[in-house]
Parts: sequence; C-alpha cells; structure tokens
Amino acid sequence: MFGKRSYGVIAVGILLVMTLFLLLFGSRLFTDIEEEAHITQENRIVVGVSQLGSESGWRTANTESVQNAFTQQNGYFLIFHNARQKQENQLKAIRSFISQRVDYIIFSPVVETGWETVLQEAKEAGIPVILMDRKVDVEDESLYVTCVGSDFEEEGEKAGHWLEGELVRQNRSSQSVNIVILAGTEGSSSQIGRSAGFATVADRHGNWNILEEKCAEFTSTKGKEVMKTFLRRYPDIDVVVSQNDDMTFGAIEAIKESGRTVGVNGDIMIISYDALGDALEMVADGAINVDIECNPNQGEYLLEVIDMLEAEEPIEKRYYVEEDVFTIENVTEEVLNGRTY
Ligand code: GYE
Repeated sequence: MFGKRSYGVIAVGILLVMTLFLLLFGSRLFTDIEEEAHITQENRIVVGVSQLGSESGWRTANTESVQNAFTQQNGYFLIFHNARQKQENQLKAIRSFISQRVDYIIFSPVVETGWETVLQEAKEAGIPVILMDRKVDVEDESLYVTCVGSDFEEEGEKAGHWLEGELVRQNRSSQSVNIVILAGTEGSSSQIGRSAGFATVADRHGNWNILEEKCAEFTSTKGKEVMKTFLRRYPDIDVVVSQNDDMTFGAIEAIKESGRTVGVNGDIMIISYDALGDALEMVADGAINVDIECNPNQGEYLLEVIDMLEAEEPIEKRYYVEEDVFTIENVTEEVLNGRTY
C-alpha cells in the first residue's frame, strides 16, 4: 500500500516524536528510576554473598537456598558472587562488598586459612561478617560475628560409627578391613572435619587399614579419576569413604567399570556424605550403604541470624543445621519425595 518513500517519512516521523518525548520527559524519567533504586536500596538490607563455587549438587542447593532467602519480598537486596573455587576471587568479592558498603557480608570460605587481612578490613569498615557452611581458621574470633553450617567432625564420626556397627552385624569386626578415602577440597572445613572425625573412630580399631586418602576436589570427574588409581593400586578394597555424593557417583562408575560391585550386596561398601536426592535413590537401591546427610538449606538460618542482629539480640558464635544418617532402612518414599535437591 505504501511506497518505500512513505516508509522513510513514517520512520523519520516516529524518530522525531521519540526525540521530542525524551527531551521533554527523559530527564524526569531517569531521575525517577535513580530515585527509586536509591529508595529501594535504602529500605532494604544489603547483603553481599561470596559463594565459593558450583562444584557439587550440594553447592547448587546451598546457592538456591541463599537466593530464595534474601529476596526483595523478604526486604533484602542481594549481591551474589560465585568465586569458582578460587580464594583470590573470594578476597576480591569481599573487598568489593566492603567498598560498596553493604550491610552484611556472608561467605563460604573455600579453605580455612588466609582470611585475617580481609576480615580485618571488613571489621574496620564496621561490616559484620557471617560465615556460611565452612569455617575460617583465625586467632581473633571477633573477625566474624557467627557461623551457620554443619558439624563436619561429627559427620565424620557418624560415618565411623556406622562402619563399626556394620562390621559387627556382618561378623567381621575382628577381620582386617581395607579402606580408601576420597577427600574433598584440601584445607576446606568439610574435608578437615570429616577426615578428623572418621580418623578418631578408625584409630580405635587396629584392624581398619586406611590404605590411602586422596583429594578428589568434591567433583564427580575427579572422584572417578582418583577411584581408578585406587583400584589399580589396591586389589582388596573393602570400603570406600567418599566425602561427598558427587565424588561417590564418579567412584561407583569406576568400580563398576573395573568389574566389581558396590553396596549392600556388593564387593565394596560405600560410605557417602551429603544425601542428595539422586544419592538417596542409590541408598534405597542398595548401591550406597550409608549417606551422612549434610544440610545445604542454610538460607532460613541466615535470615534468622540477621533478624537477631538487626534486633540487637545476643547471638551464638556457631549455629549447626539439623542432619540425619540414611541407610536402606530409613530412606522411605516420604524421604525421597520430600527431597528438593
Ligand atoms: O559436602 C560438598 C561441597 O562444604 C558441606 O562442599 C560443603 C561440601 C559438601 O562441595 O558437596
């Protein structure tokens, strides 16, 4: 209907009208947006979260829990940063939170050491720091206000106690038992605590031979790789202790590929940590003997802690999340259906 020229005229017309509109109302519009952003932030509690990475199913669930807690509806403005397993990235993120003058800093330290300086900087800026999931190893405990996470040493002991009971049940408590350990990120609280807790129980049993403990970084790929070397090196492994489910998934693949079987009726007993939904299915199927739960739903706990701090109520130095131990006996349909991660 219209010729090419008419299109040109219409386009120029539209452009002119838009320019006029922007000239008349543009500055008002942008000031409004700026003001709104300002007001939005002013009424909200600004929280900077430095997550250590996204190495595992547990971590994904933990991140989701934090993001679901610190929402606008709950009165928060969340600045979230993923450090991809690098401490230097976490240091940078924390320093940027300090320069943005956030109200609270929450972070999950990838390893325990090396935080004094940055925590001192946060303290001098008057910004309270809350530790999530893992701990820091610092002399001056006033460098953080509190921690929300798991008792990793207790988790390690739970694994040891389960093995004690199982060996008695199988009438093997006086026979020698060969154990290998797939460890998580070296120097992380979860690795340190789980290794130490399990060792406390193992030390009481002269017949438990820990053949080797090797780092597999909490990932499935590494778990498989390290398990392969274990299988090559040690022909008689009775028990694998794998410090998280992702490494367990990889390790079970490696064991099956080597022609051996796992779990309740298998050649090699599997002890795992985290209790992700997929792992609990494997507990129910008898492929994993026991899974020591580690609860990633820490967002709600963090909200409560901040509520208390806002109300200037006294708070504890440490809050532990609730955790269970799962075997084929107690992984019910209800438990499986209730798992959201
Ligand atoms: O068990 C593992 C994750 O620190 C509890 O880190 C956390 C551990 C968790 O990568 O899956």
